[in-house]
Amino acid sequence: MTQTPRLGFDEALALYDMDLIQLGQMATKVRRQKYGSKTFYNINKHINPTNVCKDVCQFCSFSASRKNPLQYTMTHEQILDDIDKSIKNSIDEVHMVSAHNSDVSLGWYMDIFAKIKAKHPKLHIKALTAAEIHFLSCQHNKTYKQIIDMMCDSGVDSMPGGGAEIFDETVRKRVCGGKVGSEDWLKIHKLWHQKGRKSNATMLFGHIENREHRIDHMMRLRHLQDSTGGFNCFIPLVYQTQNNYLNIKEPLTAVEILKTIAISRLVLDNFEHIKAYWVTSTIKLALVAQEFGADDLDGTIEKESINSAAGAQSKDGMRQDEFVGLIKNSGYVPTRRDSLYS
Ligand code: V47
Repeated sequence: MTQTPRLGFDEALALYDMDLIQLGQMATKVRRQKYGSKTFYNINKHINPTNVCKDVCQFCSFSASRKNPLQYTMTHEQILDDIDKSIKNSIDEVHMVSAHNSDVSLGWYMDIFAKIKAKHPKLHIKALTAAEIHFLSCQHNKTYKQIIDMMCDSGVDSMPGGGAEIFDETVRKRVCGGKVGSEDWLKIHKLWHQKGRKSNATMLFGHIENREHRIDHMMRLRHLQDSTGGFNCFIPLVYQTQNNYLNIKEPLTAVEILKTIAISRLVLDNFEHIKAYWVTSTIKLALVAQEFGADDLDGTIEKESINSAAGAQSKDGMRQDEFVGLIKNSGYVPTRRDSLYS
């Protein structure tokens, strides 16, 4: 059997010039070969325990700053109560991501994972982005490896894909200079994968980056995945424009979003899953993205603070029956998955 040759940088970039429908058909072919009409989703809960942040990323509307003066830091009891309430909705996963809070100890971060695991041993804990690991390492004078070992000992099962933003160093400096650098983001995921653990990868697009930067981002992820195989899925996050310091007048068109999702399916030939994260794309476009290579729509979420602070309609998550009904009505087979797609 002849194998399709791998897309190079220029070929990948040229895909943006293709007709939208033809591009969608190419991506759909890959997606259908892998999963037929199955679309994956999970029953999950997002918790963002603190918005106090030492960094000021220009795209962020969540962290407490001049744009969002209302600081909060949840107690462990509040976090555990929140999770207890969600257990009745049969959540399989808790996705925990915070701002970079210098006022709390490393123990505050690690102990809560251990407490959740002790109380709910079967609940999958997806927590701490590479940006948080970098922050904790600098703040508490530990190596990345030491933080990662502590995470494993405390019950963290997998790492979310946040904090990747866009890898190009010039753009990165402008939108989030100060937080983890691109090489370190990749290094942290590599260390995590070397522990035999899985993680996800995101890309924030639709701000000041261009198409070249997006392809470069995908290429760097593909390169790491070739050596570790530790990424579960790629999640292109559509930039939300409200309440932050980037003054983006023209948000991306639906065509550009769908093309980017389709191209990611074609470029990331070593990634099993492409997630159309309904929170940032809107649920309607996420459903359409199923025809552009996406095979996963994330989950019910319950409560989401990072993207909803920037204008996304995700504050209260989505009911499972509604989510499943929407996937069915779009002609796909809703397939509930666990966090590792096993
Ligand atoms: O890292 C911040 C992004 C991310 C904005 O791993 C913004 O399964 C859009 O990483 N517009 C957090 N995005 C969310 C995230 C994620 C979500 C779902 C699933 C997974 C996974 C990971 O949100 C941040 C940042 O890149 N973000 N501000 C904004 N204005």
